[in-house]
Amino acid sequence: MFSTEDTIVAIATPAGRGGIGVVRLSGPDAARIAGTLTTPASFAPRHATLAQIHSADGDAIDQGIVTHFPAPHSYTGEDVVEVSAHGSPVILRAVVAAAQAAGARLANPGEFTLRAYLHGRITLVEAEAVADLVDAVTPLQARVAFDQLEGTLTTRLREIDAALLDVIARLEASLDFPEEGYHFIDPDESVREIDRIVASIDTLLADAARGRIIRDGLTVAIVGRPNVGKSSLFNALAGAARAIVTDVPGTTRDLVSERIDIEGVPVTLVDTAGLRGTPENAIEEEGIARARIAAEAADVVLVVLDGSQPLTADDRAALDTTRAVRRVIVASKHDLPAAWDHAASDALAVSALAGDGLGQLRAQIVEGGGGLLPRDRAPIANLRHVALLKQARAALARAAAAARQRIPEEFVLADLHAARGCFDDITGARPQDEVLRTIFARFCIGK
Ligand SMILES: Nc1nc2c(ncn2[C@@H]2O[C@H](COP(=O)(O)OP(=O)(O)OP(=O)(O)O)[C@@H](O)[C@H]2O)c(=O)[nH]1
Ligand SMILES: [Mg+2]
Repeated sequence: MFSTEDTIVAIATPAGRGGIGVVRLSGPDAARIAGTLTTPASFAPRHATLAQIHSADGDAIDQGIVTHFPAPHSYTGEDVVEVSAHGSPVILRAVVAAAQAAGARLANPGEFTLRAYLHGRITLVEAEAVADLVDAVTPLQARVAFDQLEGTLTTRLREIDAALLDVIARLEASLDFPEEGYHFIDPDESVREIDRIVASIDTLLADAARGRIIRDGLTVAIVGRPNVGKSSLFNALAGAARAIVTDVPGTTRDLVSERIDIEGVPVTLVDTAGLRGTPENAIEEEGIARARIAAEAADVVLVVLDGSQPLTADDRAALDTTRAVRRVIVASKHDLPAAWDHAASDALAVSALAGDGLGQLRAQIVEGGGGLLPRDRAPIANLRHVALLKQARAALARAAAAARQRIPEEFVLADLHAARGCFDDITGARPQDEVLRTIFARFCIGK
């Protein structure tokens, strides 16, 4: 279904103008097609060759650098030619058109990386890491994706898979030579081995929540009654006066959002209209409805209470409606005298004006999800991987239970093989078209 017989072409650099722009060709005809576009028409392998670039009509349109990476030592494992021209969309499109006229096909999103995977240059886990690395917006996200690309996760998965294969091989040997009356692995030992594998999977899964937060980020909604200082807090966290702040209750009407980086975690911070039981007009009423939707959709809610004013019925209502979600209760305006006991109410005292408590608030928002990570413990960040690991764990737990109850080896083996199948699906050792299509659809063209 996935053909690698033709030669594909695409602009590999971002849309728009730049100092240089790169057109990439990959496939059996890459060198020949590139030769029709340039003078000189052939290139020494892995050398930067200065060349004149022609359009499909043969007109000289630019001068650039051509690099030929012969198969299999290239990104895709095929013959690859990269043409670096000046970064003008007009020129780059003309180069692509000329390549198409000479027989290349326009690449689909992610097709270069797909070919790298199909030619065994990278595992599926590493291909997914390429997409994450390109998409990363914080340095920590890039780090986690790069570690995955470097194969840290693949190595950990391979170690677990090798241990699993060892148990399978010994159980199968016991089955194949029953007349010897000799067990290549005794039942207690197989239980111990399987339990050990389950424990390593648990270690991986324990880091997964953190990996997910780093990869996908958090949406954080700021809610509370009018005038408690939500917009001021929003601006303080965003480090910019994005939202309007006034002493008039009901200032914020629409949702205002900003992407910020908290300890490496990408956070979408959302400021909302003050919640009150008696809105002044239809505009405020609509604002409050939107605030409630934002609070429901958020991963974390900051419930802001004015620390310098006695609590009101609207404050209590805000606390009530957010009881079931992950929340941080904030006592605002800490620079003013406290009107109630913040600590006793589990509220974090913060002053948007003076900046007190903001560091603690940031830490509570990401809840240990950010900060430094040990390099050898690249967390799994990908939901697909987490789901398959959980599936493998369930199969292993069944196998261990069967072995404990001395149920015949065949049954234990069936579950062990099921667990191995999950590992194969993660690394892509057993590719399924549907899975590949979904994964590579996320890429942009030229990757
Ligand atoms: N002293 C002090 N005043 C603050 C602080 N934060 C906000 N205020 C004041 O409280 C008033 C309301 O602030 P906003 O940030 O607009 O409050 P809000 O919760 O967004 O209000 P609405 O948008 O109307 O719901 C303004 O006069 C702010 O200057 C603070 O940390 N210290
Ligand atoms: Mg506001």
